[in-house]
Amino acid sequence: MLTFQLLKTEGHARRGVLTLNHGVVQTPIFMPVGTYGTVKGVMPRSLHDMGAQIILGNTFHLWMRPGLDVMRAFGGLHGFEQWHKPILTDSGGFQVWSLGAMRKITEEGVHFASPVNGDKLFMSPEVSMQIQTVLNSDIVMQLDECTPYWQGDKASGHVTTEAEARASMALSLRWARRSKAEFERLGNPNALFGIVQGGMFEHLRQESLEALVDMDFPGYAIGGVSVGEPKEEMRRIMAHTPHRLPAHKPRYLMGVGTPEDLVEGVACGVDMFDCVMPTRNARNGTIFTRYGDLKLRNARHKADPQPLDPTCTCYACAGASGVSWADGGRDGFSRAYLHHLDRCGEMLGPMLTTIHNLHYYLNLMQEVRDALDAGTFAAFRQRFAAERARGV
Ligand code: PRF
Ligand code: ZN
Repeated sequence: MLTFQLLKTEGHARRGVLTLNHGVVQTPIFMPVGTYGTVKGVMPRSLHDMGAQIILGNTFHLWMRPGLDVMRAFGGLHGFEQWHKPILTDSGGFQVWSLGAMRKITEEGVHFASPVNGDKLFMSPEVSMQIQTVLNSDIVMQLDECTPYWQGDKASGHVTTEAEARASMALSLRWARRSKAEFERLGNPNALFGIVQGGMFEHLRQESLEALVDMDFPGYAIGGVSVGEPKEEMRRIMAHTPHRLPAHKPRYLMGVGTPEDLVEGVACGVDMFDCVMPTRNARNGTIFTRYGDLKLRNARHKADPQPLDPTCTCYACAGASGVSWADGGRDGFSRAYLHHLDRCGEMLGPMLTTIHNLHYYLNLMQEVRDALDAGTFAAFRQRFAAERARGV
């Protein structure tokens, strides 16, 4: 089950409400990534407190560990990980693709060796749908082949050609049809999204989206961006594809991106985003703030009493009071303390920085929704870019 209600538009940007089996999602939205059934280092209660509405899980990883028997015994992923709001699962296409030399892609599906114990495994559109049905995720993704920007690696110097991108896109379309047939055969009560591919070729993107629209999915994703291409190429595809998808259905840009990419994505007509960037960068000491990115490992933070972002109301910056430094609050954690935790390898360090970075992304999308509600998104977009460019 899925319904999508469009509340307001400004240019290509949209404000909407997505209703799924486990709850309601206000769009545009950022979805924190919880690959192994956990958003690394964050308790579900904290996710809830920071306003997370929907999180990701991963078909491939959960299939490897703990496996389907355990997932089935818990009635799916929600009860297992104790997150009772909506979940979207990626199909495994991208993750299997990331195995590189360890896999072989055929018409039938992907043959690969388990990275956990070396067992020979096979992932097909049917297998992906069977696993995602057991997981009972609210949004299920078709199995696709994510067309890379570089064939082999960057060192090969071989940028994917039109013919290679066309063959890959066509395979993803055949897998889309098989995914849909199996999803329906299984009687899965959730919603299946198709994924537009086509590499960096606008005419292939157009062919892909038209064929997927004919198949009539309840929502559409844009895959195959942020796969090693230069930023201008990514922005060109972002400007091309989203607004050409059906207006009354949700649009999801997979694996993107920086705060700037999210705001530009909304301007291009995207409703949903996911990315490991806020969580992964938090663990590496890269902090997102209103005035740009902060490198916590820099020695200049050794004795700095300020919070990560003086305007932020997250638990790391504003403590339990939730009152930001800028508004007179004084019970958050200092940059000096977080710098110290990082240097000592203390667990609390990445826990707090992850809370902050996720709060930053979720709050950014709240500000985007507020601006769309008020009809002031164009002004917001300009102010956001200027503030971020100012520097911490
Ligand atoms: N396909 C799938 N998952 C993805 C991608 C894709 O193309 C991307 C590309 N940025 C991220 N995650 N199935
Ligand atoms: Zn914060």
